[in-house]
Amino acid sequence: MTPRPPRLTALGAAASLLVGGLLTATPAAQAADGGRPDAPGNAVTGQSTPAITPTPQSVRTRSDRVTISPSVTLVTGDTSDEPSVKVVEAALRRAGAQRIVRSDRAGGSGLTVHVGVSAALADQHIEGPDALPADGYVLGVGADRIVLAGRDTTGTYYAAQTLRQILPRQNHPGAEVDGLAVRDWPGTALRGVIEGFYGTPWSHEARLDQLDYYGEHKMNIYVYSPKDDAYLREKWRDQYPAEQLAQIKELTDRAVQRHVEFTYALSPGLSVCYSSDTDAKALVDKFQAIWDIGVRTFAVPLDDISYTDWNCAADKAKWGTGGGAAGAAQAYLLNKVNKEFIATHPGAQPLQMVPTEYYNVSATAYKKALAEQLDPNVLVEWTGVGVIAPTMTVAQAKAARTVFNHPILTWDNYPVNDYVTNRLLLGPFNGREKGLPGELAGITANPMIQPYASKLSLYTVADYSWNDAAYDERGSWLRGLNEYAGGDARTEKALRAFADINYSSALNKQEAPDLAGEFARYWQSGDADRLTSVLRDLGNAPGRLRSSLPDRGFIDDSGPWLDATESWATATRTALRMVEAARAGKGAQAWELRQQLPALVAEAKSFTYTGLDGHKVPVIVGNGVLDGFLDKATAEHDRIIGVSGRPTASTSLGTYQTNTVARMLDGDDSTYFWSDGAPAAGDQVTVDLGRVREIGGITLAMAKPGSTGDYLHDGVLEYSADGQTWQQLTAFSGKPDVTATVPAGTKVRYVRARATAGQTNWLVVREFAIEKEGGAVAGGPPAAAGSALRAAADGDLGTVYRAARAPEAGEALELGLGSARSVGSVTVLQSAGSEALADIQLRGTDGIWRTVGALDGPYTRVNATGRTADAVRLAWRAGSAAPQIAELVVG
Ligand code: LTM
Repeated sequence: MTPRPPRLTALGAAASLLVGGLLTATPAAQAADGGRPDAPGNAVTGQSTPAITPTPQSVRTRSDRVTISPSVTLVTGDTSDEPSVKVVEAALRRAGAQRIVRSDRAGGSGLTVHVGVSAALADQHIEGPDALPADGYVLGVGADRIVLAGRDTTGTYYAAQTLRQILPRQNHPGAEVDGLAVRDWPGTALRGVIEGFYGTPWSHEARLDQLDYYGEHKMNIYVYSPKDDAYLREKWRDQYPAEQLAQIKELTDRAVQRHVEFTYALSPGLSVCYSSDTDAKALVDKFQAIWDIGVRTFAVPLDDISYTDWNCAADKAKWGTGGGAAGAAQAYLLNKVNKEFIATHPGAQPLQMVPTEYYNVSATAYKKALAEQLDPNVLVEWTGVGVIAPTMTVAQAKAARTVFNHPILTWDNYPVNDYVTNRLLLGPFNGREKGLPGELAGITANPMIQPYASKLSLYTVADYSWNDAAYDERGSWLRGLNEYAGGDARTEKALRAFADINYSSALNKQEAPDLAGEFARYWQSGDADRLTSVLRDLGNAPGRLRSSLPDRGFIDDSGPWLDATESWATATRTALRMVEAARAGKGAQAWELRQQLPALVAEAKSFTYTGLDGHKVPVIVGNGVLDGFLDKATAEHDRIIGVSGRPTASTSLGTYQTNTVARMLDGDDSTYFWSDGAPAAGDQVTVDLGRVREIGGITLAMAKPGSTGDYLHDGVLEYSADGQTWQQLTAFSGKPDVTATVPAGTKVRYVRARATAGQTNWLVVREFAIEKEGGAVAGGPPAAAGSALRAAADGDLGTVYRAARAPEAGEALELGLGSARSVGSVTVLQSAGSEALADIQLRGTDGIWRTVGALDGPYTRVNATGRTADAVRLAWRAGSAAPQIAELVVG
């Protein structure tokens, strides 16, 4: 637990500091829209608090200022080191200083900058850093000097990072910098990243870049633990080839420069014999080789291994079986490493370990053994309650501390995406209670497979870990976007639009909060101009990012997601134009646009991410929001032309992430509904056809690759006309694919699959397809293979009656209306390119067919002026091509 000095309130701070020159007290929390001081030409002026990240604990402006003189004297002291000095020098040069003279004392006429010299704060009447926790610092700007005074060298380095952010950028001396007193310290001792995911490990260059990023954002730990580095798991006993060792050394050196603890994590659990002296030696030997290149922090992750199967008979003989035995064995090996390696290497940091039970706080024999037998100074990593914990509370952290009886370092599985490789998770760190960092030894976040794209959420992790009290996830996220866009407003806007449609996760339930709001606004207000502009900006965002985003790695990381964004923007804009055309009575134009949608959606879904194993997965953006808009727009178009509503789905089960029930009706076998728990007897998924109608075959396709057991193990298919009284169609057991057909002529509105027994697996439904019989469609020509006559009047504009041949003389396609009724209009929708010729005729109560119009291209609407009829037909004319009728709509 990090000792905290009392938090400074405006009054308390004023009293506790030696007041002299201090003017205003301003809250440390900063404006949500940033205002980046290190952006070109964006000098800090006036008396506002400059934007500093992570959000500092206390910032005060002063009445005085300092001027960046042409020549600056730089004095170093106890807590300065070369990395801090370099950051300060670079910042001064960017602020206009032309000559920087290092000296051991202040002097000369220009500005003096004291790096790591707390005594120099006295003239500024600012209290020194002695009472601050490790990594804390004080930065004073005023009284003709700038003073950076860390509690330790890392603190001074962080003071330098803050100075870098507040100094203006200009290429000549003379800039005036407002007086300032920053007093700052971290919310928890360890703050950083654990590269601990499955999949393609980060490249060497990306890791170097990350270490730079951590230093800039006051993160001080990087744990090297990629699951797919064979030398960390399968080949843990083997020493590294020279080239790989050299790379680890380069990372270690860079980490030292950035005040980051490079932590080497070796995972022997797949094959280790815990009782074996030979294996213990192999572990220590490997650590020694890594120590020799400069690493000082070590970890032994034992996650994702079996602790019910031993790797050697000797372990079973020594400890027996069960969780308690596994805990004792792991403690035995780790204590050996702790005593024989960590304790014998002065300068080594406390050993870290990941327990096999890392995801809960329940009291078990395994945890009891670790709690009692593992050396007390070993840090235990914990993911919270759940592997991907949506929330983490102070109470949970206290419970973890109690049950493991060791200091707790969180392994926070955000923004990791190895379990959803089709997604980028670009939303903020969220759901972590204020006060949590103070309960922990530290916070390490498991990032995405994409290192550069991870920075958007890592920015917020750094902000929360440093100052949880001031943390506001949305404000922090927006400031992160501002920084990452390099201070360019158009690039920032593009980044925000892109990040918005990659926002949701277990921590951030809402997908695309900005865009979803725009869609909702459109449906309410009908303001098409505004939405057109939003969608145009979304479509242009990838291009803007490709041309202007400073961090080029982001573009490589996000390639398929950027492509998908452009395509989805085109599809949704087309859908918007379709709705607007339909609303304006431009039916032909609306129908033309509607027919473009399936191909546009197919293209939007065609972009793939290739995993480490070469497997390609279609990427997803704006999950449920972009496709949801298309669904709603299509339904609106169809409603306007008089087609009855499309089927909708519901369930008694909860939804896992964004895998909503609508996905089982989307005709796409690669998307699915996924429950967030196991069905109990009585749980169901239901399809509502919108009205009572005749149906044909039913197909229920459950489970998916990777979740082959996620289907209803025992259930029934049932149907109903009113949703109250249900008829059983068939019972099924032990199979994920179920098909059935209702008796001919049965009228149905609802079809459901209901569990008849509880189970442990969750439920995946890829498709719940119900063939709808149209009104009574008869006549000809006969339908081509794969098509059906009924498709001409099945209420679904996506299905088409395609004739097998051109009509013969006297042939007609006839739709019965059930009984005689008044007909206002007849609309005929043909597939684009269909060149059928026909008279549109109504049959009156006298049995005589009367022509009310003729087919006229893909979209024909004729006014029937309220004639009474019991049937409508298309009487094919001589010379007609084979017809392709998407829908015959009788209004
Ligand atoms: O979380 C832990 C301790 N282990 C693994 C991680 O390696 C993996 O990245 C995450 C997310 O899939 N889940 C784990 O269980």
